[in-house]
Amino acid sequence: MAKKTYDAASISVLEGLEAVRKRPGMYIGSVSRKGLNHLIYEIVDNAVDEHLAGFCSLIEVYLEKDGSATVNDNGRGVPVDMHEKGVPAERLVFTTLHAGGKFDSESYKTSGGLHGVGSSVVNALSVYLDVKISRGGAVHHDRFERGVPVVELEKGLLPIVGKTKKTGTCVNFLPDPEIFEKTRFAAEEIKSRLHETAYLNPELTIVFEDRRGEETERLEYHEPDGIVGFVKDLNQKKETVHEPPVYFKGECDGITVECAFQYVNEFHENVLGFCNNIYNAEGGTHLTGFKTAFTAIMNTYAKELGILKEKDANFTGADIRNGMTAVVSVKHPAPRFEGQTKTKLDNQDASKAVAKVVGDEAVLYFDRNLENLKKVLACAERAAKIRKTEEKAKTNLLTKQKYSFDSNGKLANCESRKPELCEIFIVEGDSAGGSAKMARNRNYQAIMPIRGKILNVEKASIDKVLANAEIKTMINAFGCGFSEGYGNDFDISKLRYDKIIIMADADVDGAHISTLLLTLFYRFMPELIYEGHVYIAMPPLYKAMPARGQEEYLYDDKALEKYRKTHKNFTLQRYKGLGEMDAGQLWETTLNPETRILKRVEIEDARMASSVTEMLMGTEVPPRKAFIYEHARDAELDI
Ligand code: 28F
Repeated sequence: MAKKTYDAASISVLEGLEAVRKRPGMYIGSVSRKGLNHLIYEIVDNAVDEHLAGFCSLIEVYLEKDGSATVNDNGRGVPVDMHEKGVPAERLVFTTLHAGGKFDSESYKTSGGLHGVGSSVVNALSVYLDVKISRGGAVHHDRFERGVPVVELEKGLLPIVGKTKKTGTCVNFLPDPEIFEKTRFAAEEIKSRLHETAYLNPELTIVFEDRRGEETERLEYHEPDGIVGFVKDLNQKKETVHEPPVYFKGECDGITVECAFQYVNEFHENVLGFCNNIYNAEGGTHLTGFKTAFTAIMNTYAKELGILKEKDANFTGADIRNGMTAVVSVKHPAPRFEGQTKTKLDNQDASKAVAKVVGDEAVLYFDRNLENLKKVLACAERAAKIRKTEEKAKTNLLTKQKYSFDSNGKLANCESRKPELCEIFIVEGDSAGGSAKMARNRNYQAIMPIRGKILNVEKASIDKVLANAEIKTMINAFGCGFSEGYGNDFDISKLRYDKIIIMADADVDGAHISTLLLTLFYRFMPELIYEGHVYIAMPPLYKAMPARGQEEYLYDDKALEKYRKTHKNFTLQRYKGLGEMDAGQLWETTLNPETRILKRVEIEDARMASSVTEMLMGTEVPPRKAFIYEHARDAELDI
């Protein structure tokens, strides 16, 4: 390359990229697997914006053998003509934070807000990023290394590497191991996010290929039914109350509103909010508008039909949404977000717009579909009954039993009362529980054994869940109470343990128990997960003892295979379960903070959580295995 001369513009570009590399978390959330996957979403979101602009119908995503990812679209191709300062427009897109133009242009009116900033961020965090743009009959090539361009321009333009009749943008990049804790993309999460994107963009096709294994896995997502298909899919294995899902669409003050919902015979609600095709994990104003309007309408109907008498109290919003699966999607020209993870929609006008559309359209629907109206109100009636029983149960649980909650004497509490130091291990099985009680450091480690398979929370009603002695003990031990979703009976400031560690065997039953517990936490104490207090202990499967040298714990069969290749003479001890380890081994492998491996539980989004439960509860064995395998391998060291 010719001698480098840095002018003011390129210095500010380098400073921008440097800032991204110094504080990657500020731009992509974290440097864990979640942040890693985010790189793909950033690039995909730009292709989706091109779809929303009306020029792209196909997006392909490939996870390559060498650890890189490729994203390809058939849009117009990023402009390559010379821009100010003698640099191609494309180069500005990939090197400037918040590349100009995109956010104020008309055709990008409903860009995802936080999410469109991406190409330059991904570029800064990649060992290399390779761009091929098909446009104007030619394929134009550019390449960057850790954000810095390495291709020499010819008269300020990109070199042409081929001819083509097509148009589009293709980006291939390798995440930088200097930045990321883990550089292996998690396919399951990426697939579910791509699928979600397909539901929200019914005219788009998304192809996914995982080329990393011996055989390529190829999937094609095209969901012409849009969010109706999304709701159908969420309810796939459930008993529905009415068919098909209810759908409506409307517009108010420049905000487009789409809703789809369907009731199922379950005891909880699953209402998901999206703004500009991006999932809002913390909900926000669109959901508030939806809930307020829907509650008002249904209470009016209940009174009209005599299901509620004049003197009766109204159904609560939760009563009315009992059993409801819903997707609320708004398109907003200037979205704002707040909340812990900046995923809560903040625009007040979104609440008003959704309430208006729901107010008009739901009435139109129910006036014409009286049968379904009655079915939905029957769900609310049943929920109200359960709520009243449960309110009694809750008062009992949280007051009377406060000081004697451990009725069967199972919890072995720790001595310290400083929550920031304390850990509680939820241990599967009495015998493992016994060993854990002996092995622990009783100063700061509490042990709570639970027996076999506790309730399947997804399918149980709340009063049944609360009737379970082990669950009562556990909830009381944590100290924060519980409430459905983000209700206000839960107080995380009262949490008695910094770490809640699920300790289950490394087999399918163990995974089952973990998932049941996670579902319970997710439904009744979601902040525990969102604030990172929940962990899964990863006990090893084997201990390898070489003739000479250090013993080593091996956590899966892959590790064993690898070990066999590098060690010839060793004896192998296989752990069948936690119950088989003596106290010393248990301390060494799962309790001792110096040597144990913990996986911090992150629930990427409601869809993942609910579908994981679905998958693990279901009878389909193959997807279950794949899930456990993938997650076991992603265990992160937390020492
Ligand atoms: C694989 C990832 O990033 N696709 C994209 C376009 C198309 C245009 C564009 C993108 C112009 C100057 C900002 C083309 N023709 N896929 C992608 N496709 N960006 S990103 O324009 C960006 C603006 O600065 C595009 C006419 N207008 C826009």
